[in-house]
Amino acid sequence: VSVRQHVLGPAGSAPAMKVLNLGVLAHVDAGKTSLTERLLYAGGVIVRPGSVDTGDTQTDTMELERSRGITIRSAVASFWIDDVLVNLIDTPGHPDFVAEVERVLAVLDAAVLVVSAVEGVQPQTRVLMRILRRLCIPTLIFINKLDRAGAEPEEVALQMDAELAQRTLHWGWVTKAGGPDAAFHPFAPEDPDFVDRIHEALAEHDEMMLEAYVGDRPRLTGEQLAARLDTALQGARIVPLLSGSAITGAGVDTLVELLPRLARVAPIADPASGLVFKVARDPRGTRIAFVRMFAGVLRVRDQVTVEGGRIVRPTAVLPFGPEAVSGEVSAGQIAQVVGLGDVSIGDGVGAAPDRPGRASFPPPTLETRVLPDRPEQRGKLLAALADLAEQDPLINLRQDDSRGDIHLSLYGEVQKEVIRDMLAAQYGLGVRFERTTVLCVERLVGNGAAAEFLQTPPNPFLATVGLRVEPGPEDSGVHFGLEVELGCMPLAFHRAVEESVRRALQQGLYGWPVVDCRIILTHAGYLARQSHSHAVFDKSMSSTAGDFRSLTPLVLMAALRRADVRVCEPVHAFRLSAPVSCLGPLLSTLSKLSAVPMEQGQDVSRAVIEGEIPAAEIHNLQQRLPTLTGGEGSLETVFMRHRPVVGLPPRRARTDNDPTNRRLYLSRLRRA
Ligand SMILES: Nc1nc2c(ncn2[C@@H]2O[C@H](COP(=O)(O)OP(=O)(O)OP(=O)(O)O)[C@@H](O)[C@H]2O)c(=O)[nH]1
Ligand SMILES: [Mg+2]
Repeated sequence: VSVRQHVLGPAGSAPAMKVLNLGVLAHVDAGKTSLTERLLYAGGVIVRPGSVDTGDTQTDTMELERSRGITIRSAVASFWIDDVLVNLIDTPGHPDFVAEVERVLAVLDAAVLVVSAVEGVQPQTRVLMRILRRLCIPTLIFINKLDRAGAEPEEVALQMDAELAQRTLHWGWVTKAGGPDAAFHPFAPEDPDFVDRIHEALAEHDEMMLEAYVGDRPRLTGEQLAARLDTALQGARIVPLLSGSAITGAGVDTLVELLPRLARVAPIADPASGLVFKVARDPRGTRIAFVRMFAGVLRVRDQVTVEGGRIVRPTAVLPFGPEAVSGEVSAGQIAQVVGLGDVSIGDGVGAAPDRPGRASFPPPTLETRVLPDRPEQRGKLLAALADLAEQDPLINLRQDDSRGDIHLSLYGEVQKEVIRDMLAAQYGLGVRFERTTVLCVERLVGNGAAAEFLQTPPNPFLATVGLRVEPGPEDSGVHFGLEVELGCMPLAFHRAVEESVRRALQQGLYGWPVVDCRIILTHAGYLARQSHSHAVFDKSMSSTAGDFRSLTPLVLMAALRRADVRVCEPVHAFRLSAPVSCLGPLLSTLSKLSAVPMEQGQDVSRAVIEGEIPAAEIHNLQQRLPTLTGGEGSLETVFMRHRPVVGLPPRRARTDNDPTNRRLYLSRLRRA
């Protein structure tokens, strides 16, 4: 976690400033942190660029990041370009930490997507491109590592053209690629070929430009064209493509010149509205919320409403920026804020920001059981993990109260190692992880319905609940609906039903979460509080929310059984690159691991295989790779989809009272 402020100096707070919150995104090792460092150097924030290889960069500040040479948490560093404050947000590229990228996406004005000129487009690059496009985030492509042997910027540029369906606008040309003198030369704004291509790119989206382009209208002046281009860049309709090197600095000046064209002024007059995108603790344990403001101003000691309607007063507000004044943060800026109570990542601050809250990346697909080396440290371990879960909500701490087991969701083995190292370094806790297992999901096959009625055996509860379940499209989530009048019973009972439906769906018929479905309440009934003939409230004659909570899981499981569910396992897209000579044994191993190669290409020495592999086998493949390829193979994978399991569906040990077994369930409830 980087809690960093660059040289704070006194300066009046400008009424409205131009800010560019710029995410640096890429596949692992593409050079994001190095490029961030180079930009800070170009922006005059540091006198010499640090290096990830010696562990002295501005954004990789965690001990673990420095020792491992990878970014784990996103970090903010700021500099000015003329009158624009640029907040660079360096993100991790390793797919195990993709959740960090997810949190950052919601606060970006623009992104630099870094691609290596040597390794080219990777599965993770494609994932990022898809998401940037879907969220309509203005993007620049920076083809990095121009100085490295084997750099093929033209080849990679063509790959990007194909991936981005020709929305790219090549911004210059390269000389001496593959050596320390590699350079990037931007086209001159008046270069007729360049002007032509800008017209062409703009004409794609703009009728008027199209007419100008095909020639029946006078062409725009240079200034008019630049203004149109800026609008198209800000609207994410055109993606400029540059090349360079984060190490030699080639291309970086051009990037710096281009960035201000993406900045816009945020509405400062509106009521304060922000979003928490990162939570950290300072060395003394004080909670710090990283807030991006979308509108208005947030001041220290001002009252502000946070998620859940609580009213708080920030005790410290520290905006990012080389000359930032502490005490207030205004629209467009990012600040570290103390005193917001226990806000979480994704919470709104002030008026709710008008942002889609939809998740972009898939949730983790792996799970593991954590055990403290010393059993008596279980409580301490739980507290430490809860602490980590606050910074990384997707690790989704799952506890089995009956057996005391602690489970964590994971994206991969590297994340697991990082969590182990953090527990040791920050909390002095030694832990063991059990073998990682895959997190499957359950999908409905058809519709199903079930109901149990009040005072009708075998229903032991004073409640009527009828539910119908229907499968929904992939990624549509869980929706709860009513087919009874809302007024047919007290709101508290409705709430009890919906809450227990949602909780029970976490462990379906086979113990896995049930996803993408609609649950409809079809029958509801209760016994009103008996008070006229009885002096006191008689629980045996009046329904309580507890009756609904107890009955709902039984009805839901019956409905699920009628609908039938299919257990689906996570499958990843993979890209494997290895020497051609290893191809035979590799392909046979892939088939043993149920991987499906779909595309294959090779040049003289190296082969590239792309396809699908079950998440359960990735670790296996990863471990065999060095032997299979003489240490020359590299494997990239990203989650792609859930596919139905072939053969016997795997079960997950339940941590609830098991509503799939009525007798056991009722006896456990009675005992509780
Ligand atoms: N030759 C050369 N090496 C580079 C360049 N950019 C980065 N590197 C090297 O590539 C390696 C990875 O660089 P990082 O900046 O850590 O990459 P990253 O994208 O931040 O990596 P993660 O945060 O772990 O995803 C380091 O060894 C860098 O020195 C470049 O332009 N040229
Ligand atoms: Mg990095």
